[in-house]
Amino acid sequence: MCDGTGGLYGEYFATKFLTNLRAVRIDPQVTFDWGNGIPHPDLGDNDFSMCWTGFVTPQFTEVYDFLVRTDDGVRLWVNGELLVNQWNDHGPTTYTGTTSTPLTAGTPYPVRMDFYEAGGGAVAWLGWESASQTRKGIYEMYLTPGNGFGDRGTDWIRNPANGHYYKVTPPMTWAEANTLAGQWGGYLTTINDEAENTWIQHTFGVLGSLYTGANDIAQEGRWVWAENGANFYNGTYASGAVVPPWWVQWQDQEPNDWNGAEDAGGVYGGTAGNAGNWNDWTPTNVMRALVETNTGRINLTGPTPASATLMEGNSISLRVTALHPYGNVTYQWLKDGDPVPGAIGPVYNIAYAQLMDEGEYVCRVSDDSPATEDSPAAVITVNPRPPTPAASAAALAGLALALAALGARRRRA
Ligand SMILES: [Ca+2]
Ligand SMILES: [Ca+2]
Ligand SMILES: [Ca+2]
Ligand SMILES: [Ca+2]
Repeated sequence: MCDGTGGLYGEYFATKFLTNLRAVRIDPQVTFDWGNGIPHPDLGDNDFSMCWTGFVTPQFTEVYDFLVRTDDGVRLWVNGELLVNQWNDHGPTTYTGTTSTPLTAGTPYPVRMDFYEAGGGAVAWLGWESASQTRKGIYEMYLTPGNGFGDRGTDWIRNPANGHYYKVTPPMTWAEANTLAGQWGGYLTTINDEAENTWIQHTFGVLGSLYTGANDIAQEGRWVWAENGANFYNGTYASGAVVPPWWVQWQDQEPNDWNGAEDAGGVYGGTAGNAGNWNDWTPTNVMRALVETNTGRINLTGPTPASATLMEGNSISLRVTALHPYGNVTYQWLKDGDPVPGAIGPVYNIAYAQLMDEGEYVCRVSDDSPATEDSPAAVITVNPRPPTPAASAAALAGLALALAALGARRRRA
């Protein structure tokens, strides 16, 4: 792409943990050295993170080295392969990862770069080299923006391997989280295989340890998934056994039912040696939990404004935003439950409000995840425009003429 629309979609977060999304923008390339300064007006000079997503299109059909130079932590995926995993504090350091197979010239490959800055200087640089190409930054002409990945603390995030969506709860007990999962139309996560476990760790591990649906609440030592009650493991670490075809990743010497009270399973977060491994916790411990759905979800915000009171003749725009949607997005605005013909964009404009425009406006949004979601209703109130003195005089004159005419008709009758 050489038309100035290339680059990567950058999500800018106000924490080190890819949470508190503050801004998104297209970055033509990732070749930043912010020193001790700020990377974006909406962020501070420390404790921030970014996620860049999109596609990279190579010029040559060959194996590529992808390079990142960062201060501090970084993870890089190209074509779904984790090429660099240095999610730790460090000064400016260059890391290299090599694609396991040749890339094909002219073919776009998905790329995702997670980055965080802890303190001091901050550098984020993405480059490449190959047999036919010297080491350089990946420039705009080779990049195409993606849709973003999402706020790990608040958003539904799609796992491309199974099309399922995942979202963390606020910290709460296992039972509370189990109830909330149902209210969200999902279930506390069932970890089916190593790939899902790894994806969860790479996506949500920054938030710390998370409850899953694993539990032996109903019967001590009989581990089941909350989703469907399937029994996947029996016993404690000393004598336990996985139930085929399930897969488990218990931490060494877990599950141990410590104090005879640990009946809720989950996965360790962070970057320590136990990260991604499973533990049993006391269910009343207050932790975040991970909710999974087998169907799509849309991260819909708005309408903005949520409500408004207008005077006749005023104008207003209502806006909804679908953050990092999947595939084709469609919009249909409804007024008092009925589709408004032609109102099929993220913004609904009332150019010259009339009394009949009063009502409740909902935007129905669909994407290919697949999901359809209705926004909350924006309530629009329209008040009559009070007569101006001049208009009032004219109206009185008109009334006088009408009365005179009526009188004339009566006299004729
Ligand atoms: Ca730093
Ligand atoms: Ca699952
Ligand atoms: Ca137990
Ligand atoms: Ca334990």
